[in-house]
Amino acid sequence: MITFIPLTGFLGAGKTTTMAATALALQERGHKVAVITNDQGVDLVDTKLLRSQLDSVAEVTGGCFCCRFEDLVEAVIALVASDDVDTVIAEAVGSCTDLQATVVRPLRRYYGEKMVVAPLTTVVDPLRYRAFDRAARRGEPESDLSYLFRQQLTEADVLAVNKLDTITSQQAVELLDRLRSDHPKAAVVGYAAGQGEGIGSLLDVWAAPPGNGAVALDVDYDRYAAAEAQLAWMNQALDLTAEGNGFDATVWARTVLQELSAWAAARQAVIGHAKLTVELREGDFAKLSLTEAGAEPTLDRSADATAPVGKAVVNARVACEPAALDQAVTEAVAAADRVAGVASSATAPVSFKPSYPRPVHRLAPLGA
Ligand SMILES: Nc1nc2c(ncn2[C@@H]2O[C@H](COP(=O)(O)OP(=O)(O)OP(=O)(O)O)[C@@H](O)[C@H]2O)c(=O)[nH]1
Ligand SMILES: [Mg+2]
Repeated sequence: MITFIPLTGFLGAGKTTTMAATALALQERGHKVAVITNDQGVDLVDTKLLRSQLDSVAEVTGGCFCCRFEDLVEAVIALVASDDVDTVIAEAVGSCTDLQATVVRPLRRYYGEKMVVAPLTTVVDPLRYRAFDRAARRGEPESDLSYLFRQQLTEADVLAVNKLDTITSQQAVELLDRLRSDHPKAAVVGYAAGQGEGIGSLLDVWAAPPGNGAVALDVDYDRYAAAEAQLAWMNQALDLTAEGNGFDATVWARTVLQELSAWAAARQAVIGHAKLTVELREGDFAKLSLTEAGAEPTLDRSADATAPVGKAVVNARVACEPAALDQAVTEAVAAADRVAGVASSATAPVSFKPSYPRPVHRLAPLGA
């Protein structure tokens, strides 16, 4: 019997960081753990990052777990067969919801003899919560993205409030209390995956008896689709060549994200998550992220040295038209090339909008 731990939560909330931190903690407790990433496209920054930290990493690409349910099951079966794992943690696409009906309940119903499905865990970024909450308190009509965010909270068995280091302890207490009162059926835990703090509390709620998937979410698929359709989605690979002897991967990457941050701030476009890796040689890569327009990018991993050539992967999810994102990334890359002394070449512009979600299964709670 394996344990399957489903993670969801808005773009950039810290699902991948949570997967890595909890997988390592579970391994220390003697488990054999694999992780699965998921995306609408291919060329995934998350997969690259996780492969540098963990042995067993698989991905489901080209659509979310609910629309690629059989691919998810195949990935789990393959990991168990090849790596003999007892625990699989899987991160859904950050713009996905209705996972109780489309992933958790189908896994329990059709594969319940092979796996225990842990409580559905929604990872929450306090600053993103505050941004959506502020708009609601101002009495603004709820945006489709805010609706999607609210569905992700509502369907959670566990609300995993990450990045507690980004708010004061008083704010943390207030946020956790509010979530407990708004979502009385969910277990609410706070932690900071990036700092490795409070991970034990998450492992404890996962070890508790699983929920019964009883949260019956009445998702308006047209609104859910409209929220996803607000996002331009880009995964792009680039070849980088230094104009001199070598270039600094971090300087190049930081400039790309700084330019995107300023561009999004100027047009008030919501950044879900823009992230990139620049690999200089096997295993030596920088990784940076941006989850808020106007903010400074965060350096999650730096490359060891400069190099004459490198390969970059850019993943950006921004609320704008695909053509606008293509142009913004092209201009950001051109600026980074100038600053870092690089000549870059990329495949043709690639942004798209996620298509209408059409889950393979959609099961009501037992007894509903
Ligand atoms: N300050 C702080 N940053 C964190 C923490 N956890 C994650 N982050 C950062 O938040 C950013 C996004 O984290 P990810 O783990 O990639 O988020 P995600 O939910 O997997 O993002 P998507 O897969 O794109 O939806 C990265 O820069 C992380 O380093 C934390 O506990 N504290
Ligand atoms: Mg991720």
